[in-house]
Amino acid sequence: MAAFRLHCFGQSGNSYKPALMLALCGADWEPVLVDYFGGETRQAGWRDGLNEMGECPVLEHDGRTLSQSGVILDYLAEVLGQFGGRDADEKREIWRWVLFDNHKFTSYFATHRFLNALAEPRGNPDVIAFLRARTTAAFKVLDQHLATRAWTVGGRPTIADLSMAGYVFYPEAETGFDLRAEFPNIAAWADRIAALPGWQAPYDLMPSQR
Ligand SMILES: N[C@@H](CCC(=O)N[C@@H](CS)C(=O)NCC(=O)O)C(=O)O
Repeated sequence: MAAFRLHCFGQSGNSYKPALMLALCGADWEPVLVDYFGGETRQAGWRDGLNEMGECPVLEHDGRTLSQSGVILDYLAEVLGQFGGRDADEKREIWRWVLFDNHKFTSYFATHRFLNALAEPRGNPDVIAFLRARTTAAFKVLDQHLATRAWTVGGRPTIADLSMAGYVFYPEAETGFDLRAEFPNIAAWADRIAALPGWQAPYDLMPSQR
């Protein structure tokens, strides 16, 4: 069995965040496919055994069972010694962006994508329009931040970048956003992440059923 086991599924950008971290670090890890669309995360057994919050990703390592991608990334930075903050100030700055990501950046972008392309039936057009506007506002913040720097914090790639990269590599047909046209600094930043040794796209890194 691999040292790190990541419960995930291909469509889950929240799972892609730690999957990408593990891949970039060359860690000994394996994905464990979760049948999200079949309702596995809603089953009592899954919630009791893995995550009472009913969410992917879940990481198993060294007797620990961890959830919340931000916590998992922070844990991996500590145990793998890569992509973390160099001092307390940098670590705080990283957390500031991870929290922004979880509250505004990933959450609106991912929910917009889900209602736009994955939900059956598709989402209400008014709700999708609302989410599109909220996503755009959050993306403008990062795009402006990246206008004068290559990476979000500290002049090098950190878990803050990996957190916000969760959904940017999914196809435009799913996300409904042409990042290159709308947010050029984010697109260039995504290109820099994709150029890191070990990078793979979400559907190549994680298994999926659909
Ligand atoms: N803040 C959480 C969000 C996790 C999350 O929403 N995961 C989705 C899959 S991408 C999920 O499992 N959702 C199930 C649900 O909301 O019921 C994290 O970053 O891990």
